[in-house]
Amino acid sequence: MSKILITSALPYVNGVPHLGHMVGCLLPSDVYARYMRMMGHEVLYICGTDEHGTPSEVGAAKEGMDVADYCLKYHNRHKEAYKAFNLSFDYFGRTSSDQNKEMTYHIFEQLDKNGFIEEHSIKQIFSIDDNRFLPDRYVTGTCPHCGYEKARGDQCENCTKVLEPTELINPRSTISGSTNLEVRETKHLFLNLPLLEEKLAAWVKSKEPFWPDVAYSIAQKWLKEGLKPRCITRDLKWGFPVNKKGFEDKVFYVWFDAPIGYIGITKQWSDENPQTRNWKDWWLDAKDVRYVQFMGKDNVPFHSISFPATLLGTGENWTKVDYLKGMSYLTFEGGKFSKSENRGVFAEDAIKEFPADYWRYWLMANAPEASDSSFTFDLFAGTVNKDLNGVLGNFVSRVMKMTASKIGSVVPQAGEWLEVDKQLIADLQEKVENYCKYMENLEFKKALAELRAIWVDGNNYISVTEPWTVIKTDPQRAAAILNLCLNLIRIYAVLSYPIMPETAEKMLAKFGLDKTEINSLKDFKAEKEIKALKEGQAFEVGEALFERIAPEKVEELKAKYGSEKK
Ligand code: B3M
Ligand code: ZN
Repeated sequence: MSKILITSALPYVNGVPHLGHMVGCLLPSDVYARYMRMMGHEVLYICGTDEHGTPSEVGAAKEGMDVADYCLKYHNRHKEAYKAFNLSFDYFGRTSSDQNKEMTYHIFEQLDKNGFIEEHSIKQIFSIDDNRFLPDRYVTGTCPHCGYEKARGDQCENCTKVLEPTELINPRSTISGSTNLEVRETKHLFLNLPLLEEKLAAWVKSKEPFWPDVAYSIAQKWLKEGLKPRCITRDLKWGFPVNKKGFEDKVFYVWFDAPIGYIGITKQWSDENPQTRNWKDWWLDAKDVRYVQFMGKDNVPFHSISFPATLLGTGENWTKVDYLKGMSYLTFEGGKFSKSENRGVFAEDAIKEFPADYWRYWLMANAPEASDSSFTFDLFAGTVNKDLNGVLGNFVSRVMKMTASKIGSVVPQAGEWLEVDKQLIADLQEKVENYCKYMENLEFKKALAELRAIWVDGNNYISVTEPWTVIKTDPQRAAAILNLCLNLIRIYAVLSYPIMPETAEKMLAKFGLDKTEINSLKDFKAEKEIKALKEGQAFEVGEALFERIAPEKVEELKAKYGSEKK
């Protein structure tokens, strides 16, 4: 058994999560956490809302709310949505917590003491009517390169050129539209990344054998280009006020305190029950902790460069990432998810349409791992109807109904294994080993393909062995076949648990069994597991596991969730 610390990138609190967010780090981390717990590891799975920064201020102003109240409101909405998706966080906290403030101050003081913090003056756009400095992307104007009229101050969406806000023609405030802007000089604090570069490069190099290629090469690219000092303060009101003389009217940059949030949130968790929990066991001078992070691919530089550099600069022994899983993107019916244009399925609505497991299965089976993947309602309905209803659901109901009607609602007697049975068991052993290997390696699409193949084997087995015919001439053999099939159902429940926890529990409940069965995946021996159900043990056919999605429903969903580009 080892200790595994798992974090999912902290979703921005403003706005509500959609399916892209769900599969971009939240769901894969949950599947992994559930699987690792099943394998007997001590898991700590941490997430929370990322609450600071301009978007929260702007969002609150739009709703006429105080920023703190606004953040709490949306924090709760995130929390509810994730609960409905059965994400099994050990703690879902907030980057605005007192605990995170304490951590951020401590880490900053260490960096300052060790000489990694420096002051620089920078020029920034000040909006007189908004009475605030505008972050680069809150300045809109005409692109000097391509003439696009809605270019953002950090980058032109049209020609993708990186911009300085001062380059824009006819600049205006994105917040109010005001053109009453001026350039003002302000003093800020920078993390001196060049000074940390050598240490950081050596640390990154030591990760080469362990990190996935994509993450490693992103980190190398940044190092090759040479690191620049990074501004860690902002002229905002919402955030942690900087704990340094002369900078008290500024706050820390959201990307400075957000990753520290993983630690701060762990402290929230441990403060809840200090007798039994200690955040330091996971983070500071912690022994035997394997730290696995999940995030969208665009977040990889922050997690492989700036956050580790921040921790290295403290001179203290913080736990740093051992493996990072950077996910690609999910598109929606060929375009982007957009709340303002009412396009895409948001987690809160998804759950009103179908049970969480339908979404969890589809999203993980189509996880954007090596490349982007695209969600369409046709694909979604196809998978639910074929894989879930047609393969798994059909097997379960067929086996149970047949046994109940031909023999009775109890697990019938097992028999001698024939060649076909031995083959089924050998295949099961091999495929379960593959499934586990893929889960360990965080190759989720492959793990799910293997899981599906295991279900398909069950269907093939029952078609080939034809217990409904055999029973007429050899009832004992028919009983033995159905005994094997019922045992398969129990095994399928165990294997499905990380992905579809509710369905798995429903399947187990049909035999009066509970969740503790899932521990049997560890050191899985097919020959033993296929005999796990007691002969004579009663079962209940109960209701079907899944429902087909009709074509009319698909059309209704397309219209409702804006599949047509408006
Ligand atoms: N909130 C960005 C994002 O959700 C950011 C992640 C923070 S992880 C410390 O894509
Ligand atoms: Zn442009």
